[in-house]
Amino acid sequence: MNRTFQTTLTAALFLGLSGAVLAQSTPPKKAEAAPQANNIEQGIDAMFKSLDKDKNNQLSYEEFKQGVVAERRQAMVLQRLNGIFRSVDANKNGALESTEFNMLPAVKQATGVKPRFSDYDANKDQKLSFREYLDFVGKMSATPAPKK
Ligand SMILES: [Ca+2]
Ligand SMILES: [Ca+2]
Repeated sequence: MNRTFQTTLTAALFLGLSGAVLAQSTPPKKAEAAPQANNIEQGIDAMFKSLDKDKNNQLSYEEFKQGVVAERRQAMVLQRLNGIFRSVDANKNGALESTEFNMLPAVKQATGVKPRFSDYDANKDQKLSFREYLDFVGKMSATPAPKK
């Protein structure tokens, strides 16, 4: 009861943390509806399930700790990516144009076929938002470049 409440609260703080990191780096979209309380609860349920490795509907200290570590790591990765994104965003408009995209370390160091800007500009506005950039990073790391 009390413990469940605390867990829920902590989970909510986690969600807030990832949300804050993302919100910091992506401009709000006007078309998107405000998050509903339901969504938040679903998010917490999903998070609890993912942390509850042995599926006994309780979070042990170990499970909790692993969750915190994973969350911190994710936040650090996001911050690092945000730093790269900002450093490459030469005209500081919060998005990457194709010339800026070509300055990304991952693009410059790509061996063989260069990643194409248009493949990652999901909404075809000739700019990569931070979110589109994250998709790009996700795809790049899903197919590891051959090491030399
Ligand atoms: Ca830019
Ligand atoms: Ca775009």
